[in-house]
Amino acid sequence: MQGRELYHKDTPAYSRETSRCFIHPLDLLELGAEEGDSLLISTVTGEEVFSVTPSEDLVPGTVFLPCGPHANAILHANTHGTGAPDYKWMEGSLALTKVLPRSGWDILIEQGGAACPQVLESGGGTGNSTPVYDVVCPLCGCLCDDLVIWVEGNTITAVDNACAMGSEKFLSRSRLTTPILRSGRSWAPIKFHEAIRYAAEVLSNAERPVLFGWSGTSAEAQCIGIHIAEEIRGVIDNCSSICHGPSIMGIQEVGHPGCSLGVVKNRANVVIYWGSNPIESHPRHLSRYTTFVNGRYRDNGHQDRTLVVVDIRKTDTAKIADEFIRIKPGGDYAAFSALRAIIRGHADSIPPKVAGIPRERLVWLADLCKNAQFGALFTGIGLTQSPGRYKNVRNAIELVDELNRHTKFVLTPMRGHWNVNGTNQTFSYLTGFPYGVDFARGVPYYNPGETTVIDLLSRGEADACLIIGADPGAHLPGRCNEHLATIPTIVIDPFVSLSTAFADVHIPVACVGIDCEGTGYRMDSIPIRLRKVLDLGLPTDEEVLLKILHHIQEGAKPRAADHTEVRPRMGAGDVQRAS
Ligand SMILES: Nc1nc2c(c(=O)[nH]1)N[C@H]1C(S)=C(S)[C@@H](COP(=O)(O)OP(=O)(O)OC[C@H]3O[C@@H](n4cnc5c(=O)[nH]c(N)nc54)[C@H](O)[C@@H]3O)O[C@H]1N2
Ligand SMILES: Nc1nc2c(c(=O)[nH]1)N[C@H]1C(S)=C(S)[C@@H](COP(=O)(O)OP(=O)(O)OC[C@H]3O[C@@H](n4cnc5c(=O)[nH]c(N)nc54)[C@H](O)[C@@H]3O)O[C@H]1N2
Ligand code: SF4
Ligand SMILES: [Mo]
Repeated sequence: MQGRELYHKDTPAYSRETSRCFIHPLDLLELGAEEGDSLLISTVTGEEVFSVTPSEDLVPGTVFLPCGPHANAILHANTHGTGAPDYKWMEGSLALTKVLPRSGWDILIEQGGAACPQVLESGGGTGNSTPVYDVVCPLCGCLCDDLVIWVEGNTITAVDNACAMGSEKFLSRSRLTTPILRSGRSWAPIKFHEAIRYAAEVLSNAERPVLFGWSGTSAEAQCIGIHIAEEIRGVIDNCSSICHGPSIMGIQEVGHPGCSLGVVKNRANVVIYWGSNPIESHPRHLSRYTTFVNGRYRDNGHQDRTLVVVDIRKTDTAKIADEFIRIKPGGDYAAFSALRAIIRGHADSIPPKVAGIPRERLVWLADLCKNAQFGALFTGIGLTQSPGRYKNVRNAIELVDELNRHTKFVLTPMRGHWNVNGTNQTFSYLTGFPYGVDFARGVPYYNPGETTVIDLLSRGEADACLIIGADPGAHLPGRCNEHLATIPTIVIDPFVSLSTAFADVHIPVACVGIDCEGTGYRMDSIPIRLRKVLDLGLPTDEEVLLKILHHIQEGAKPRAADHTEVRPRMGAGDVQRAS
């Protein structure tokens, strides 16, 4: 599972997961291939070798590629004016090959990156660990707050209550402790103050700097980042643009009928996951908030609720659902329109099949929703990254609007990172826009498809990049990484990430929720304070960013008369000014 290896991206295990391709046995028969064979997948963008895993969950003719550098090496960077590429939609051809898949890092080296730096492994425990209770998990948008972390000295030895994905973040040993400077294709250690000064100079000297990421760091650090962007007249974008940005665009058009996850837990008797596979992507969502958990008005957990999954594949979530409805890739807009028409009483005008779904199934689903006591629709990136994008989400919201004439229904996007929702809160609070904010004119300007990271990198427009709390090396189309390799790039990350390959300087920091505190916003916009369970003596994101900001301000020549020193409005409280 790729998710379990997210905090071990420098290991062969991660590359093994991201170089798999899932394919139907009938297609394998036609190709004469079997499990473990190598397949060369070719698209208009390029070709990459993957290792075969047979899967009957797919429809013949479609191949499923896990998220990672292998899939992204052959994905084009066109976002169709939305900021989000076609992560869920690539056309290509397959051929058997004898060549074995490459490692993720080999792909990055070909894209212009440097070799993986060495990480000092910290020691294991001796059996005298002490527990820390009620710890919040800094991984996905569920922000589970019931973890028990076992600590011994400066090492985490065990994690209770978290899913495997969350546990692995706490247990990861891929941490850097000293800043490193790239020299040629290798690395040299440097001091923190040198690295910070270097970062400030790079950003000050750039014409079109881009500050990207932010969903892996605290709301306080995000606020300082926005002030840096304003000071250098740069672009600041967060992971939403490549993720649920289209959901936000849909919400901007027609509003958001949402509620807290606690309300869903207490009231919902119909739960739908549409284009979302939480068993793999938000593993505790069903057991904590929606399905298996008892609620105030739902005494019998699962038995009181009907769980429906709409997906193009029979996912692990679909396998445990009461009903699985298979939809054709890209068919969501049509299916939402059909459901709206049925609810309006026009079932007769619906063709026998819509997007591969028989009319009777749509009528059944419309009835289930209309007769729900309380319904909750959870939408995933199967909607935002497939054809239709924000229009899919808009149509889903309009369906929910329609249902609210009959009953109570809500919609929640399945936000990915633990604080990606926070990026939208802080960006909107300080600039008026949720992501892709361009300060080139001195005032905030926002235009997805123009001021969003994939577009800025693939057009070759950015001339310096700060990456914090994101890993473009693993997650952006190859074309973007090729550009990153040609411009000065600063990475601020507690862990070695694939983006380290493109860094001129990598500044390691304390990890929010592990060795420092910080605020995160759960997927339902509830702010939760993350705890500190270790002290590794590393500076926090807030401290590093604030020093960068102050260096920039000190070096800045007085601009127009309107120039005043930027004072962060949040998160700058007790941090000393750099000398
Ligand atoms: N294991 C793991 N978990 C993660 C992450 C990770 O990298 N690994 N990343 C986190 C992040 S950032 C995010 S945003 C979330 C994403 O979490 P999810 O929203 O669950 O995202 P995916 O599993 O990528 O895609 C959801 C489903 O969309 C389906 N799909 C593809 N095309 C279509 C289509 O046209 N229509 C419909 N209806 N469905 C389609 C796919 O088959 C897939 O099952 O996961 C978070 N959790
Ligand atoms: N092929 C394909 N590609 C995809 C997708 C897909 O479905 N398919 N999904 C897309 C989506 S939805 C998204 S959101 C992106 C994934 O988005 P990314 O943001 O690239 O995801 P991660 O790899 O989780 O990166 C988070 C980074 O934050 C760092 N980090 C963790 N804690 C801290 C902290 O406290 N401080 C700092 N400074 N850093 C920290 C981690 O070490 C890691 O490097 O990928 C996109 N790419
Ligand atoms: S479901 Fe998400 S927040 Fe909860 S333990 Fe797993 S990764 Fe962490
Ligand atoms: Mo995401």
